[in-house]
Amino acid sequence: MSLPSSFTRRDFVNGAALLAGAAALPSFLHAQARDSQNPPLPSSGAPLPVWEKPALPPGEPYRDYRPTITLNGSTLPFKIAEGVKIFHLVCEEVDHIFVPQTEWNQECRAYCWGFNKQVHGPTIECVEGDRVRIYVTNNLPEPTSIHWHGLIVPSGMDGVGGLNQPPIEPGQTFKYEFTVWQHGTFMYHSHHDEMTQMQLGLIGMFIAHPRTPSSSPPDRDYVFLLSEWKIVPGTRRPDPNEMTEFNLLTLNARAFPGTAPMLAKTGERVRIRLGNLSATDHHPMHIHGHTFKLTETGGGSLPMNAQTDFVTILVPVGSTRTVELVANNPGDWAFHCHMFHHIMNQMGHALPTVIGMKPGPMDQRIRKFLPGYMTMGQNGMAHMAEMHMKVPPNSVPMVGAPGPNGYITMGGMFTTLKIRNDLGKSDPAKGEDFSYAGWYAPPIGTQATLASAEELKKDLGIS
Ligand SMILES: [Cu+2]
Repeated sequence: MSLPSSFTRRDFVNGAALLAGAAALPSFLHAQARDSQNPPLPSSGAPLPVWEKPALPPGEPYRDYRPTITLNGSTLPFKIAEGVKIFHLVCEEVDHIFVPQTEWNQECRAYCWGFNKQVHGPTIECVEGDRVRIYVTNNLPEPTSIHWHGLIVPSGMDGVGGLNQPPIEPGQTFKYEFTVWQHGTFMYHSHHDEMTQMQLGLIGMFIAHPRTPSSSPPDRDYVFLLSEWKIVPGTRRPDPNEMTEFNLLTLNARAFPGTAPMLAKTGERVRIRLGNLSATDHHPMHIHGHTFKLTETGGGSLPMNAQTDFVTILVPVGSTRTVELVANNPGDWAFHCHMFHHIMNQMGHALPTVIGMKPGPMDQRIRKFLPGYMTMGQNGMAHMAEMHMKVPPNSVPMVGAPGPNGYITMGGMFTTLKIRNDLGKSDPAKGEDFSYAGWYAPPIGTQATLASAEELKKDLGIS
């Protein structure tokens, strides 16, 4: 085939994408797609970069993949033109709510930086072999650029400002275009003035579904992006200079009690994709009532015989981890980071501990100078969460939420997996109600209870 001299390799790839859209692909290409996930290291020579392979026809939701669910967030819409999926991200300041107001707590919100009027950015979803074109408009007061974290793209599309491209100046729109020849859980984030921009929220998730899945998709596919913030109580702007003392730990930019629960019907397979773009903290994410299998790292899927069972999976900074479980144990199950300070909201971390202290007459003496003073925390902190103390504006210190059996004393990176025998419709596109599922009622004999006097006497000899 003769080509005009100006015809570039990129044009060829684009042309091939169009051709691919017109005809079914030979099966060996599908096989290559699968193999590309875990290719053997070459013994010599350089392999063809995966992004050079011609694109396949755009994958479509409910035909080629079951869409993921980004609780408290959304999925970025796209349109298809000439065999390419076209997305548009707009970087801008967003007045973001971390914890909505309830009768138990005031709201906590702050001016962050996000995409398309939300924090974090909407989840980008595509299918292995898709060609994607992503326009990025910068409405921030400083230059930015976007990096596609974990995706194998041409160097000039990698999005490191100053290295791979000129920064996107305020008011400009840049175009990124590449073919996704991987499947798995990836991320996107600003890669310019990284400390400020990522810590103010310019991060999001990027999901690529397999073109030819090796197994049926899970019934529910949840996506969480983990992050951490420093919002001094009483202020409305996260502090991007903070290095260690983060006081708001978030799942999809919400802190409990602002996090929505995951739902599942008994027996369903649940996938949970976790990305961590916190500034400095790794998060050991822990599930109750089940074990889950680690099925993916940020580098791709693990072979079946390497999918180990865990109850806590560490998600390091700059990484993704995907786990799967069978929801075979009905109930309300905690899912949370196991760092104790990551399941609480704003608190003075520099406070001296007063646990075990006996204030005696000291409180009365101090009240002469500070009316209403009361030493708190000498018996632990749980009671403080329930007291509705007057707190600084725009803060949720020590806030948890009322549960069915008293007060839940956790905040931050905490949500629940609610498993029920019947949840109604199971498909969000078909009208599933993702609102509150109510509390689980344990069958008689399956809940911890206050020991009776007879039991204490019979079993422990205590009377
Ligand atoms: Cu954590």
